[in-house]
Amino acid sequence: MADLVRYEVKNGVAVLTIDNPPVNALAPEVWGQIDEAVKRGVADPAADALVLIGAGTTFIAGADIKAFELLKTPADSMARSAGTHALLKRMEDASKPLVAAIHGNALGGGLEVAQACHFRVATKDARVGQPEVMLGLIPGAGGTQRLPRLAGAKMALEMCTDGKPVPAPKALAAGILDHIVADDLLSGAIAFAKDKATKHEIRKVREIVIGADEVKAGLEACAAMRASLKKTARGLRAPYAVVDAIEAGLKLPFDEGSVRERELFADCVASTESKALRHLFFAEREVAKVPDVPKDTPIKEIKRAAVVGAGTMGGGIAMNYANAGIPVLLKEVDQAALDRGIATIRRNYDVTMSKGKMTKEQVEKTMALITPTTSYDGFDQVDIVTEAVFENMDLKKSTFAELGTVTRPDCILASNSSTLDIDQFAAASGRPQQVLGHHYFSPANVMKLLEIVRGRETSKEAIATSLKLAKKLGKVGVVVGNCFGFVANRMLAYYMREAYLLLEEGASVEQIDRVLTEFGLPVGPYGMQDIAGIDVGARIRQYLKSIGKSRAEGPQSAIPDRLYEMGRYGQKTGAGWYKYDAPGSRNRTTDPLIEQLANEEAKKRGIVRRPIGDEEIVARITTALANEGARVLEEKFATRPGDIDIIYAYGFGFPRRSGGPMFYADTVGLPTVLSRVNEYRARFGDYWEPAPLLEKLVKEGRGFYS
Ligand code: T1G
Repeated sequence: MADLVRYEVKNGVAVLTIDNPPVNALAPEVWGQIDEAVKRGVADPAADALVLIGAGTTFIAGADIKAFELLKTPADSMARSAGTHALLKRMEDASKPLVAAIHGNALGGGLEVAQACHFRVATKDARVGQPEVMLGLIPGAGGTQRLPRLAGAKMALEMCTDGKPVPAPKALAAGILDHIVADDLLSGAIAFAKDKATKHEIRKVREIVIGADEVKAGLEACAAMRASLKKTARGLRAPYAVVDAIEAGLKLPFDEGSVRERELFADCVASTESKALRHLFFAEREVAKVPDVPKDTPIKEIKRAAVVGAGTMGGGIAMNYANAGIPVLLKEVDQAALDRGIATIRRNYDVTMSKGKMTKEQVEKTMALITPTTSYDGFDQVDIVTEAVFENMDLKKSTFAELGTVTRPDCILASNSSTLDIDQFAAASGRPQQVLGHHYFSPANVMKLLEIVRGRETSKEAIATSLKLAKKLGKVGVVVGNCFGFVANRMLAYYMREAYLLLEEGASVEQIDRVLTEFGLPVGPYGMQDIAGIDVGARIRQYLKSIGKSRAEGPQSAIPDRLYEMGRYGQKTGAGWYKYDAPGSRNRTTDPLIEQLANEEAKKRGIVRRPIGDEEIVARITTALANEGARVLEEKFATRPGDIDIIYAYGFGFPRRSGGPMFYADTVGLPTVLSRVNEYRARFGDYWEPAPLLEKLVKEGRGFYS
């Protein structure tokens, strides 16, 4: 067995070094070796105390998430956690001071191991946290029982329900840490441990008594947290289970509270919610791995950038660069348009400042990195240009032709097009290997997804550079192929087709939006269109018509174009699928006009409108996404189903607890998905043709992930 926990005695202290790269995750063998090493240290006459430390860049980043796949039933989990809890108590019962020395991250099981130590010291830039809820779990190694004893129930509730890491200075103030080591962590920890040994000081966290007042305050904090989770939990079960476990710890003795924690953990780990969130955790790390772009592909350093077009998207993109500390030129055709763009950026930063997320100085410093211009002066100094002009082929081609002459040959030329053929821009630029798509999602300075569209001749260096840049800009970059609408909008067209047809067949925009927000989407298709602008979709349809194409096979509802002709673009015009108090207002009301239009269009298409159940709405929409997703995969415009799930989770807020449209399809079962496609084909028409990959997987008894 690999030596995952090294043992040595330094200066009379046993040093136990956990070495399980890359993040010292607590794989089952690591737990075992920690147990052995602690026993050895306690028995070692040469050691007065013990220090537990992580090798490499971090302490322990948690339990090995992969190992949870082995816990098929709650009973499996209860058996496993009984061992873990007993091991942690043995550590806590060590007869010599046991000190956790933390650098990098102490997360999840990592912080729980540290809490079972008698003392915790850390570097000042270390972070500690209980992020289990992000995986649909709760702390399952005593964290819901020990953390309230260390930091109080309120702090424990916050840490375990929002899952965010806490910086060391704050953790020290909260009582989670006992000391911040100024210089070398190991020698600081050894000195700290020796001091405790000299003073015969041992502190068992489980024996910390929570006073009656604290219990009362803690139970009130639990009630308050349950109330606020109604707004923030977004249908997730795990945050509520955290409150249940911490509450049990306030009401019951340690051992009984621990049993309650283990039971709640066991339910969570076997849940679809947790499986979906664990899937997305690894899928998000997989998207960065592009099969034919090896890890050692040269990467271009992006020190200076430029954006062409200061509209809503261009302005947001420029903010991304400035927020990452990269100076950026922002070009517009004329001063008036430029002033509008800069004013929007200034307004966005003012909003951020008003929320206390940036200071005035920070805003001014960031804004100073954005240089507005109406010329290409300075474009020969930048490493990347992102074009964000109007979604029109001719305009984009002429822009790329210009960029091909005003920028350096090694400059990367990216387009923020959301649908158009990247290869045509590449040809126009005269250096196709430098051209690719950087498709941001609105609002570009907020949405985390960056669809990186690979053209026929895009270089591997441009791809690798884009993936690294995405991380620097705080985005999740996903590499996709160059088909119409790429992956995100290509599949969205089928989502919208079904949304429109369900309206014509009898559902209402309110019902469809309600059902899909209850399903977990942040906004329904009609609310989303009113935010993005009905005119945007209309112009894309006009362009498609001009090249004899449509966005999705099957009947196209005329209603969105009729709204466009009426000048109803959504929130920005005060009316769209809903009526709004005023242009720009978000307060919406139902507009009977929509029902009238639906009746008229249904009549034109000979449809007798009928009551439509909520389940049919979810089934039609998710089936359309899964079927088109299968086509995207078989045509190799996406590398893995996980890439599609990440695109939908970060691009459209597809509910993370469902794992994304492809994982969700597996949860429903592909045989069911296929039978729905065939049922809809029989009921509605041949445009519901099953994707060959879907049929193949069902025939082989497989899923997208099996
Ligand atoms: N288990 C297994 N693999 C892990 C892992 C983990 N806990 N954490 C990271 N990895 C892998 C990851 O897949 C990637 O692999 C590589 O390590 C580098 O990660 C009992 C129930 C620590 C902040 O939720 O948040 O403890 O792609 O790319 O950006 O109560 O990793 O290279 O093959 O993310 O520097 C709780 C999860 C677990 C923390 C580092 N812990 N990890 O970020 O690197 S549940 C977490 C992170 C638990 C107990 C419970 C981040 C990081 P590959 P990376 P990074």
